[in-house]
Amino acid sequence: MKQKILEMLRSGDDYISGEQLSRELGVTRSAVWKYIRSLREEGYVIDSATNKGYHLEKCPDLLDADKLRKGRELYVAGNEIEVLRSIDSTNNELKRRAAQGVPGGLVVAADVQTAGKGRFGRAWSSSEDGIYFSLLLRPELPPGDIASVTLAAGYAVCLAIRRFTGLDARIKWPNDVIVGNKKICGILTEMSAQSDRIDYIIVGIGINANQQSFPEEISSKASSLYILSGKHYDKNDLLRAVIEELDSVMSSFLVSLSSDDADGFRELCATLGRRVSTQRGGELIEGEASDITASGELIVRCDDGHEYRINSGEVTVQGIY
Ligand code: BT5
Repeated sequence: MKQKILEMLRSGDDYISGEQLSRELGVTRSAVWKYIRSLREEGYVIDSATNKGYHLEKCPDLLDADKLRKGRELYVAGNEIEVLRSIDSTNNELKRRAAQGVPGGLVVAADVQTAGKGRFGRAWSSSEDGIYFSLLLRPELPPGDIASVTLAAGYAVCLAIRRFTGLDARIKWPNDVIVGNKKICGILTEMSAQSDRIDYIIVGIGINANQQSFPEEISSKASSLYILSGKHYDKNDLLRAVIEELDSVMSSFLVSLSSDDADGFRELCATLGRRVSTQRGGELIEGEASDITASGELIVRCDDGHEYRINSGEVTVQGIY
């Protein structure tokens, strides 16, 4: 019924009276009022004027599971898609679902996260202008083989953003996507595994889509597609593009785990060729990021020629936040 009311409100430029809505939809005027109130709670701005009726002023930019499900068939990512208005963290929600035994391929997306999280217990700013979702994977692989799943996800996000917006999105090893020197996306991968097999992997992705500004503490490093391009993007179309890229990248990545994949990651990795520094066991390692291995490690070549393989943690890249 709410959809029908919306259709009628959208169909004309002028106000529609409560009486006309109630007559054409066959419900009472107080029922119409309740549906209007519920639409307002979802973020629709509907003006009501005495003797004139209702007028739709503004639609919310909300995720819509039906729109997200439309498109080509998906196999590894997005064969099930669920949308929530608000949740603590889509990663936490998928963990709860995984514990109930849901199969791999499920994507859970939310308009808002109340406790969005980054790595090492950090917070992820999750206002309703961004996109937040997590993908559940259950590959039949030993745990060591999937070290670069975060890079694969970052690569898919870059491909989708490049295709969808034309912006020069690149991976900042290992879990950021940047445009220029600003972070527009962060990825948090969490895994549950036995010694010989993976129980599940959750890949959580936050994309700064239409934010016009950020909280002060991150405003020097964060940006959004809107700030960078001046364009407002349809969150459903953008997320669908990202899920489709994730589906094709993950389909080949989980099967081949080959160096061909690393070639793609290398090509779009902003870290390579730059001066970087990182801590390892209390030791400062400084040098040039020279390569990414097939299993996703970053190779840092120090000035004395010594090479280190870095597989996780914080890497500071000169010139990028
Ligand atoms: C990340 O951590 O970049 C991983 C972020 C993953 C977020 C997604 S959203 C869907 C899913 N559900 C979750 O709860 N999480 C995932 P890290 O590398 O630790 O970076 C975190 C740091 O980035 C923070 O300490 C801030 O400095 C900065 N930051 C926070 N919010 C940001 C934002 N919206 N855009 C850019 N930078 C941000």
